[in-house]
Amino acid sequence: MIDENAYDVVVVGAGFSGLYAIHRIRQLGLRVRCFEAGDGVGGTWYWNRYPGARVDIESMQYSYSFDDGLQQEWRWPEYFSPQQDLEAYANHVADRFGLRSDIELNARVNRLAFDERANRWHVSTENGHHVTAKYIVAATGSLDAMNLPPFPGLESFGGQWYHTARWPKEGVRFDGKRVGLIGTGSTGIQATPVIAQTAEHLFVFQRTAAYSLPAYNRPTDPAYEQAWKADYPQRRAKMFGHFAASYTENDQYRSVFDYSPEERQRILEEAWSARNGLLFMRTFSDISTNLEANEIVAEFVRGKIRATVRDPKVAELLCPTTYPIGAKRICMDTGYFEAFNRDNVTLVDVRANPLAEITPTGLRTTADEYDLDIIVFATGFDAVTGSLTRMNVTGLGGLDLREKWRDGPATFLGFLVAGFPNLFMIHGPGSPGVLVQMITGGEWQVDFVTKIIEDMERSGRQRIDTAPEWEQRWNIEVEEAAKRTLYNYADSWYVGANIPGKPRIFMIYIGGFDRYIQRCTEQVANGYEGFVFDESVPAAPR
Ligand code: NA7
Repeated sequence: MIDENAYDVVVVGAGFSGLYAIHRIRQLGLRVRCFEAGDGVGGTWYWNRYPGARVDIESMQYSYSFDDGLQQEWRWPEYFSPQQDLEAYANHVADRFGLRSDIELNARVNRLAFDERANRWHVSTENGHHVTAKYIVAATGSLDAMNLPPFPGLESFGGQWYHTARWPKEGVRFDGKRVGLIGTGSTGIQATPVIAQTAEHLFVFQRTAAYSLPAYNRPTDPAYEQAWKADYPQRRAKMFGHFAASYTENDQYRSVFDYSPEERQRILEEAWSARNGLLFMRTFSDISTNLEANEIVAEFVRGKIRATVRDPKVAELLCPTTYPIGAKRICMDTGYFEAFNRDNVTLVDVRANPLAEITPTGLRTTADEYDLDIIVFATGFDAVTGSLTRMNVTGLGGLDLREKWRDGPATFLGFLVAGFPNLFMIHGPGSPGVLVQMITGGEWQVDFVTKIIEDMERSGRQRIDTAPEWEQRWNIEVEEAAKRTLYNYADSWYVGANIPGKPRIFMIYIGGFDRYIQRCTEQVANGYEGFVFDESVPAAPR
């Protein structure tokens, strides 16, 4: 008799990787169930519906490649899609590939426990689902677990408050309101100019100034779209061989020191106005690896801020000086710095005078008090590991994932954790994750995991695991790759520095997507070197 609650695979999360995982696992003829916390699909692009939310990679690239019909028929109205268009796309994909019947919405997984005798995972959700599965695909997202710092007094606030990662679907009206926005990362930088348009007054509370490039977003040029569609297979193939899973016409950059100061200036000006988004960071080959080269580019960007913001004191405050450009995720904005030229926008330096408490009527820093009707927290995420550790995952011998990662995450190839058999992470710590174009990166990882599941099913294997020494080896590779860059010079979410008590470790593999593919593929080709199969466990009951 078939147990209706026993699945071959449970996918956690119906974001872009989760949706594709359902599609691929079905192709193996396996029973799959996906649990999604939201009441719609799209993951990050479901939750982050704050004003101004927009992707920072061109949508012709930041989209699925697995089905040519899909990429040919879909139209992206803008170069850098707003959240609404990305959510619509996720919904279209769910419908087009008939995925909804395998997705349980409003079902946040709050327990994943491995039963080693039965060799099955028990999956529970907040609202009472309980199923079992042989395999778990944790497509839980790198930027899902929101970070709301414990500001004293928040419960006493008489106005409304929101975190940008849990924005109400019906939206928020700012007209006639005094708004306080805390946080100036990508999110705060996107939200500021939009909120400023209608708020009576917007106070932006900045602790660390951010480097931001103009997005130059615009309606999609039909010729550009046509060029992509005509060449999609070739361009996608290049993306799978590219270190950032991206497509670019030219990746042959030279050192900043190969040029005279005048030539550098000209090259930087050209790159600034080339409307190439994040590619600006690749203007020279050594921006991300050499502090001196980095400073030349950082100073160029500061010059742009000073030229945009009229009040020199405000401009200086908005100039990032404490870390190299790119060591925190670079931001892309539409009118962020210009917003500070408006009479209804005030920048508040909470580095000099930290936030002390939230009061019934607003907010108090160590220097001043601000009356506010609405507080917006754009304070980021417990990134990369948070969505995994918050699920209460226990593996062999009841080992708790939080405990295992107490001193920092350890994985083999970014997708397998020793002691947590048959649990595959997509964009997990130690994978290229957020440092590559994530939809393509996710597709590759899902294909890789699907292939492993297929191999296991064919050969009748029940359990795949890895060993701590292989995690250590991989951690060293991840660390070595990071050491060659400037990423460790900033207190960023990449290193967990935004969450008090989180071990400071660079959590992402920066050795390149192409190299990562090579490393994963060769481990499997070498007879699954580094993987541990346990043949002694009983066949998992269906
Ligand atoms: P980020 O990049 O983590 O930014 C969070 C912001 O919130 C950042 O400016 C923080 O300042 C600020 N913050 C956090 N806690 C506090 C406290 N306690 N007081 C004052 N300010 C605070 O999150 P985002 O949502 O903007 O972006 C996340 C990613 O999404 C982004 O990188 C893109 O990949 C998309 P800090 O810099 O720590 O001084």
